[in-house]
Amino acid sequence: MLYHLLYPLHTTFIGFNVFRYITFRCICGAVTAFLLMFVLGPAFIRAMKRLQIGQVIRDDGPETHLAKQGVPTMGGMLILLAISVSTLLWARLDSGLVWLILFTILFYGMIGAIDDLRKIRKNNSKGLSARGKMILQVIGASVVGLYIFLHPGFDGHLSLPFFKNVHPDLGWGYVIFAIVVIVGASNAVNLTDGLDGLAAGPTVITAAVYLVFSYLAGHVVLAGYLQITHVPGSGELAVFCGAMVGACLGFLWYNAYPAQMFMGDVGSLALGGALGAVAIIIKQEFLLAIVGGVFVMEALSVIMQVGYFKMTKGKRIFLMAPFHHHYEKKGWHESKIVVRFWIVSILLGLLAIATLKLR
Ligand code: 57M
Repeated sequence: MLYHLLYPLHTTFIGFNVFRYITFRCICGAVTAFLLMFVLGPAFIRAMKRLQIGQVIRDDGPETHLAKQGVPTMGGMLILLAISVSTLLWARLDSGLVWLILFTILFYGMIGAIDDLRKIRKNNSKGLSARGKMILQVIGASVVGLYIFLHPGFDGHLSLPFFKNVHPDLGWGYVIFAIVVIVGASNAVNLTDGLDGLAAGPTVITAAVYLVFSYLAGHVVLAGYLQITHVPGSGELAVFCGAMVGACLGFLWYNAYPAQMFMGDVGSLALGGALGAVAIIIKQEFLLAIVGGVFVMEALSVIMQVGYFKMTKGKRIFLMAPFHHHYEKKGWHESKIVVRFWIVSILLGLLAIATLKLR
């Protein structure tokens, strides 16, 4: 919005020219989202406590979690507010991609919010049914997949990290592929969100990497030089990713061990869905499996554990799934697990950046 209001004034004062630069608006977007989270956080925590919107802890998990009973949840609402306000302020609103990504994050946030509210209202751990959640997630992802596939300038080609000249064409299958990526990313972040700071940290890193790739993909010269797919207008998604980085850092301030609030499904489903959608829009779908390796590992641990559990009628591969519970059961302190997962995530983020040259 500020671009439309202030950039035209550059003819009277040259300083307003700065609003033209995506890099400037990215930084402002990140700072705005961080400050919104940071400033509103304490009031939100107090309000949630007053409304008694606190986490219901399952009694079949690691014992250390029982102490978390009643920690204010649904902090994701504040994350979504910070990201949306900051994106609306700093991104160009004449970009269809900006509206598409805002639709995605808010639609997935709505699914999560329904789930959270049901859990809280019934005061048990049952939220939306798995089937209901999946149907809504598929509907949201279909909108993104169809928009991208039918939008002029887009097609069903994929980009593969490390291979600059390999672009398999999925045709209409691309829409299905988009659904798998977005729904998969949303659920993987949701599964990862089980320890203080565990989901927010890798989300900051993944969003930061996609900020770089969105910027590059939107820049015709740089995209050509680096031989990545040029996606006109995707630079504005870098502003959105900047807002994601800022909001998640602000959330981490309060979610760091011992957490003063959890994000809830309203946060985890939305952040994961948004990361999947950005990956689809800028045609860096497989990169998400690298930079979001922690999310992939957590989701795979659940698939393997549940599959093996059913096949063997009760045997387990891990002491408990998702993976982070395995280390808790082994006696590692929560903070140690979280920081080590962050380290893995940072290394994967660097590898993802390196794919720009290793191709
Ligand atoms: C939700 N939610 C956390 C919080 C957060 C198929 C099965 C493996 C699914 C899985 C599952 O339901 N996962 C998704 C995970 C919950 O956190 C809330 O949920 C939101 C995210 N969706 O924002 O609102 C708990 O996680 C802890 N937490 C923190 N700090 C945070 O910042 O400590 C969350 C955020 C919170 C809090 O304790 O209450 C969750 O874990 O429930 N199910 C599981 O994860 C269960 N695993 C399981 O049953 N494994 C089995 C196999 C055979 C399926 C096994 O390995 O034997 C575990 N989860 C729990 N207890 N709580 C195990 C039992």
